[in-house]
Amino acid sequence: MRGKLIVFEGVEGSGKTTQLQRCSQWLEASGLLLRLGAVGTRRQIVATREPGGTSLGIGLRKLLLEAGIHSTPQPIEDRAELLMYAADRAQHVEELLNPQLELGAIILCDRYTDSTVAYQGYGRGLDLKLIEQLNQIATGGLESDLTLWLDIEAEIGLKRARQRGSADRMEQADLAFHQRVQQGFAQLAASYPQRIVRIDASQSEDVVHGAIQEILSQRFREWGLGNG
Ligand code: T5A
Repeated sequence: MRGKLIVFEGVEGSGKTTQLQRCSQWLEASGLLLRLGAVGTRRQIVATREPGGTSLGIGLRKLLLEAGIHSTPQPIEDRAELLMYAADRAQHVEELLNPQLELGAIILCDRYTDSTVAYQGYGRGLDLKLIEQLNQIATGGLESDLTLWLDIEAEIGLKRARQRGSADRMEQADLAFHQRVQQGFAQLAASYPQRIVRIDASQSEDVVHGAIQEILSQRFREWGLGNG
């Protein structure tokens, strides 16, 4: 059976990376997916992210997140930024996501198409229809099977992210930008209730992890995967 693409989304500092890692460890250890794949084997858990899930993507990520912080004087124009995220995604889908899904993997992906709608659409104000078309081109139509939206106020998320040290190029944008991004995620969740599940990310790491375990166990049962 083809694999599943599970995406973690949310504003900066919402806890995606933390929860994705915990989720990966839990799935590896839990035995939930033991009955998957060929007899006697288990499905591969693949953790990846956008931007930066491929070699090309690592280069694009560096340009996108570091530009302007250190020595690069030239700002990245909004449409150029949009196309760089799309290029990262097109490479990611072709090189990693589709081949791994063909092999039956469970992919945990830190950000995907909804980030482009939220950041470049709602945040930067670029045309939503254009972004939808571009997402379609970049993905060849590959949608997530489930998107976990870690919902937290932009201000709290930014505070968490900035406590770690220097802010990257996107984190340096003003609060109003990040609040528009947050509204974008809320709008997407309202538009796609089947695909996007909201999780209250203002709670402790353990509580958020427990909520994710519950949602995934139920989805795996619905998909006929695992014995959880
Ligand atoms: N982008 C991306 C676009 O603009 N368009 C696109 O199409 C795509 C794909 C990616 C940037 O690119 C933008 C969005 C981003 O700006 P990134 O480094 O991947 O850059 O940025 P983020 O995904 O935002 O990564 P962050 O690390 O900032 O946020 P996370 O992953 O949500 O948060 P995490 O887990 O690293 O946690 C942040 C801090 O909070 C603590 C953690 O310990 C950590 O210190 N924390 C908690 N504290 C209290 N309670 C909890 N429940 C906590 N959970 C985590």
